[in-house]
Amino acid sequence: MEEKHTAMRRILHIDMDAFFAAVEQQRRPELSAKPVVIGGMGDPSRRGVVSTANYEARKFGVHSGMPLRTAYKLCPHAIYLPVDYEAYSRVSAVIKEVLRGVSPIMEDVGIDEAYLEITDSDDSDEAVARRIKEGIREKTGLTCSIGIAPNKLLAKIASDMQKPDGVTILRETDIESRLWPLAVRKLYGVGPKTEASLRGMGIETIGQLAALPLDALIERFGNSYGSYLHDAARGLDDSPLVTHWEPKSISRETTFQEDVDNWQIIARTLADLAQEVTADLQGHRYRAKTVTIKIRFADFTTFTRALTIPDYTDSEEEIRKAAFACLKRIELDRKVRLVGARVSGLAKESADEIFS
Ligand code: TTP
Ligand code: MG
Repeated sequence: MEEKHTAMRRILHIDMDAFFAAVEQQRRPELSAKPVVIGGMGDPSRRGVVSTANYEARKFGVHSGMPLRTAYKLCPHAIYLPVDYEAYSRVSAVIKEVLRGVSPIMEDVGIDEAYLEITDSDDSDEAVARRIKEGIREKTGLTCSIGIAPNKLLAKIASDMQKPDGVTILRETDIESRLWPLAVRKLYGVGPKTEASLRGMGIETIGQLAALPLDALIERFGNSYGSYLHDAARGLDDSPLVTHWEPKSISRETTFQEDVDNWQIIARTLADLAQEVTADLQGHRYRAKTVTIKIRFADFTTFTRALTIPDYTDSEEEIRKAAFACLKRIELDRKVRLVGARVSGLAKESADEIFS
């Protein structure tokens, strides 16, 4: 019998603990040990959802995505703060630098998470995890949770197993005892729709999913997603880290506290959004070719209009003019709930590389 020798991959998933709240607590020591909820304008009597709650606030049932007003009912004595995305992005950049210092093979997946490949490292998993935690703590004062596994799928599940400040190593031999008891929803790529349809088939856990024949999954979910589920339930995933990433678009949007029918307020908001996306564009040293705006009315009907300009630009004036040309093409006959602006068709300032 022929034996196949493939080096076991070693992948880490790093996820910051209660990230937005932790950044706020770090820069305002008076918040320590208090329940803290970050979301919207930071005023729980106004419209908005919870972006995150720290672990003290979670004890009261507050969680991400919940309306701020509901959070306030559950935990009126929490400290409510607005989202300061700029501050969190700065801390995020510092964290990614620490990770790149540990291994250059890093996939940046979001403001507070990343994958790191350490297959070729001589250090033990534990030693690498310790180094990352110490580095992040030293540079930012924050804690993270780390999952270590032979692939991205399992590493992500592992990082969530012992939050906050945990390190979880998941090996192939742990799949039956530690992966199979979990709910199917824990698998990357399984959302509420798939969860509901699996429940309809009597499948709740990953182990039950693993027991389904491939044919049955393909019949129900199609060839590619069916095969994906079949593999994922067995902890199989050979997807590589995506270490090079370019933004395809840059966008901002504003939801009004109260629905608006005043054209001047809408125009003013759009001008502000155009300015923000332009600043972001310039910050990344990109130029854009297409400007898109979005208007959502109070009844949630949503319209977008786009304009492609002749030359790549990072000029605020050109982007604002294009946004206003788009705005003219939408009949503002009802109250408006949300305004958005996006630039796409991006090119690096220096090179002619184009990402559309
Ligand atoms: P998460 O990592 O999902 O949450 P978290 O870091 O706050 O908490 P945990 O300890 O469980 O990892 O998301 C990272 C940040 O992204 C979070 O601090 C706020 C933001 N976020 C939102 O704005 N809206 C959301 O619905 C979620 C889930 C997160
Ligand atoms: Mg997190």
